[in-house]
Amino acid sequence: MERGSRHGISRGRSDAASAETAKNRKRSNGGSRGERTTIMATERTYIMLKPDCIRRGLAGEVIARIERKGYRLADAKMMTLDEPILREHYAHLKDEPFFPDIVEYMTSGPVLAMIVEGENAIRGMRILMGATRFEDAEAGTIRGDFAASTRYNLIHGSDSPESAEAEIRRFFG
Ligand code: IDP
Ligand code: MG
Repeated sequence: MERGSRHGISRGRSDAASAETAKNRKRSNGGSRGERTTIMATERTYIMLKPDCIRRGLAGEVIARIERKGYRLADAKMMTLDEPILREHYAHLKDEPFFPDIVEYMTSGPVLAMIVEGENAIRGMRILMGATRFEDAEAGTIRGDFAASTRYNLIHGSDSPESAEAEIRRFFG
């Protein structure tokens, strides 16, 4: 299930936008009469290549996809995570029966923590990553192409501007 938010994308705006906003507004494919618009915004999102991605030697492939999309690596570092930071990062899942398995997986090897920057990068990275559930992740997405398991998917990406801000602070201080 794709649970990413639709922040940063606005449809059906009809208000008189300021000159500055209008400059940044681009008509989307969906609206020949301009009834649908997309607000272009440079965003930073927190992306993490999970232990299987590093173990399987797929970091280069995944980063290449991110860069080919037009996003830029603003920062990156290898990290080994511990349970306390995972309890924070995955607080929304702490009562799930599979939470101990997530901790086991995410502490099983190093991760590559990254800040990725670009136009609408938060939503855009969620699209590039594919759906959370492996059976829903479409071919052509990172999860769809490289993972046959929900738990052992290869990549994390922030799901909203609020998450991106909190996660960048959590992992990059
Ligand atoms: P997301 O990674 O697409 O944002 P979340 O719901 O935030 O999805 O879940 C975080 C991570 O927890 C997933 O990437 C996956 O590794 C693991 N996870 C989520 N749901 C399940 C599940 O039903 N079974 C096993 N692992 C899960
Ligand atoms: Mg998530």
